[in-house]
Amino acid sequence: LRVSWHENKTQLSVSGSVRAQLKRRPLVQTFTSWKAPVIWEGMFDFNLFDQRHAEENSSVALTVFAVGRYLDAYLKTFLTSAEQHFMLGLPVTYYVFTDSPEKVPNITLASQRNIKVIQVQKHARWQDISMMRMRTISEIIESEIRHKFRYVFCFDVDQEFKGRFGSEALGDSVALLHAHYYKLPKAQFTYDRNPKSKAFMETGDFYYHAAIFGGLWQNVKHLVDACYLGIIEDKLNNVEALWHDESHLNKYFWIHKPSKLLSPEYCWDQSISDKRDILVTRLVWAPKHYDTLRSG
Ligand code: 2GW
Ligand code: MN
Repeated sequence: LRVSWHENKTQLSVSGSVRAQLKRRPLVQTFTSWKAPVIWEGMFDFNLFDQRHAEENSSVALTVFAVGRYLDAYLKTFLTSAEQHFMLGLPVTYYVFTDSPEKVPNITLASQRNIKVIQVQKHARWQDISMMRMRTISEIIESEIRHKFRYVFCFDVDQEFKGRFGSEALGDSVALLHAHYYKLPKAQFTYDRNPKSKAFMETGDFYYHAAIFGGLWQNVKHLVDACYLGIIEDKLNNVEALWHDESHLNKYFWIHKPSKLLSPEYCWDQSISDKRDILVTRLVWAPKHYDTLRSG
């Protein structure tokens, strides 16, 4: 069912000119066992990606949720920094889901960039706020995104763009290496280990971070539908996966291998002291204030 955009063209450019540009970079893994590239700074000439996506009229929908206190805490920084760094030069629409549309800040947008605010309910449990994103994303892809955009990228809101996050990140099916796990042995990955959950897995390839995932809308639709189904089946069986939607996402990418991986440069936690692999921070975790944000 995996959809591939211009399969031949992609294959050609990867085995030809692009591959020639990929400088071998020591110390980090730049390809997976199934030959998907891991995007690290220094590996690519981003002009080639920009040229190709401009020629192909690529367009990108970004989804982000800002429900309850997360709106005031994070949304403005997220959007204003995205305007500085996210997919510059391509048509981008931000789909902002919130329970308080009237509180969404007014952001000045560059040309070819739009924002669409959509009201959603505020689930009582924060775990449901996070997990139910899968269903809402599926619905907006079906009703709208599929008619207007080739790619869709889904983001946590508690983060800030700091550097280029451009067309090199676009791919058929894109997953993000979790900053805290990319160097750890698999035994330490926090997959769901409860056989009663649909997210259960004994081993995997990587530990992916649910703060960013994306790809062609067809593939993202398939992903969010599969994750949502797992979440609902778990509810019927009275179980909840260890890391909620992230556990289901990891299960999905174990079965349906992503075609491109983003290095932790694309979602870095600045509190990590070993920064040797991180040549550029493109997006960073915003500080968490669990005491005020998770209470009540
Ligand atoms: C979430 C947790 C506790 C209290 C509030 C919320 C909350 C989340 C909220 O009140 N309002 C809201 O809009 N959210 C949205 O859900 C928001 O977009 C946020 O970025 C996203 C995920 O919640 P977050 O960022 O607090 O969770 P993290 O950073 O611990 O994220 C990882 O694990 C999550 C599952 O537990 C998700 O898989 C997430 O994608 C992961 O990055
Ligand atoms: Mn987050």
